[in-house]
Amino acid sequence: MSDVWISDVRIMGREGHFDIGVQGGHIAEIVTAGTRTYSGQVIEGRGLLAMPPFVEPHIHLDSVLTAGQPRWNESGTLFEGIQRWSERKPYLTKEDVLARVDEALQWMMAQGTLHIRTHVDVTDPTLTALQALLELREKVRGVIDIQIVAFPQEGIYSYQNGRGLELLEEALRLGADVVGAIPHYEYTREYGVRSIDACFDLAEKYDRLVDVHCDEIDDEQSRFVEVVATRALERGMGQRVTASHTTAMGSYNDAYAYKLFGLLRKADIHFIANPLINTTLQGRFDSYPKRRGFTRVKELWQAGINVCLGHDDIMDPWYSFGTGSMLQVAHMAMHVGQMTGRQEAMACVDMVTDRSAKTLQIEDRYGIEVGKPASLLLVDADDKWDLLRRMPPAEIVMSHGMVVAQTEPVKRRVYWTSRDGAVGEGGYGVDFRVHTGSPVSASEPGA
Ligand code: 17E
Ligand code: FE2
Repeated sequence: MSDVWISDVRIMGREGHFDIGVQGGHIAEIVTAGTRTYSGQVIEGRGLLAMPPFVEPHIHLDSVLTAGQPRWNESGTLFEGIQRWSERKPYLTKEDVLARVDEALQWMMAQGTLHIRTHVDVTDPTLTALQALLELREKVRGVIDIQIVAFPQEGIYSYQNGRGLELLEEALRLGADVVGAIPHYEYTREYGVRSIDACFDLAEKYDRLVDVHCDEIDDEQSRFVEVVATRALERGMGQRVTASHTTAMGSYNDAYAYKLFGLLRKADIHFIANPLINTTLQGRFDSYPKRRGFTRVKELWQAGINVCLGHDDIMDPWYSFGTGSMLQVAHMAMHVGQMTGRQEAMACVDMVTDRSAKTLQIEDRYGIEVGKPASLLLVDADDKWDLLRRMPPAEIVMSHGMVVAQTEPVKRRVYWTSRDGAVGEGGYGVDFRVHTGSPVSASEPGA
């Protein structure tokens, strides 16, 4: 028995049209469209594509919407970003954090993001942002799923003569879900390695996941990903460990990268690239050619390693742009990573959905399957390729059986044509799909 039905939808990755029955916030039934009579509330699917919600695996919610406060990041570097943020930090209050985050969450929800892993800077003796986000995580539970990373932005050992470690542990005691580190920012390589060890020790002690800001620099000698992978392998923690950013990997020589990939395959850790921001933060010390600031996403994917994509920032000291659209993230990755092949481009969509869910270890509650939470999007897209190309809005965003956001699709009309004959009074409806018949049809290597 279902109390809500979503009628006539296609489901991403499946053939056919379906009706989805929802009961008690969970998917109770998935049946071929039109084969059942049902009563209760019906949401007309109109043949739209049902897909699981977007998963934002890497964002800094504590700093959202602070761009320009008190000053803009004029150089565009990671380092000026950290400096500007350290100037903003003393002005944090719980109210300030909660108001900004609430606004950003609305932007994200409107565009279909319902799972989020956020980093929160814990190199702040007051832990104000952390406390605000811990409170928020509980408040929104059941609608938006938030994981909190205790992130020592100014270093574990380099912040106030080692005070970062104490604050990091306090953050875990208070309830952060994930332990972070920032080895490339520590004063020395030795501090960097020790900080990774400390991070893994804390993860084991408090039974938490690990997500390290790792090698976010163009220095080809920044080689902390090998340390993270080795610790994960030796401690048998691979699936619980993520390396974020890893932009230096884009500068490694191919001989070293070859060796590294052997380790990465064995270590079985997750990777997160942030194409919107790292293409702008990196390459800032290059003249020409300028590097792309992008880790080896295509190669990681080809090697069968789990890699996904995040935003990192929305309007903060590191990136003054962004609206929280995960499709923009995937679109940028497809370009910068040159993943324009048919399967490659579609994999970019997986990197903001299924693959990020795997990174967050939430697969038990993610996906359009009977028994899982009824959390899904209805979009007007033919398939993943079409979704990435046209970036249509999520017309319906459902979380646990509740419609939490809705977007009216845009209607465009053109009243002119180069072809003979007048255009009808209503003009041509343009949706950027190809409607013109062609004598040659494209081969379809899977959608
Ligand atoms: N902090 C950092 O170390 N790196 C980043 N990309 C951001 C914050 C956004
Ligand atoms: Fe980050």
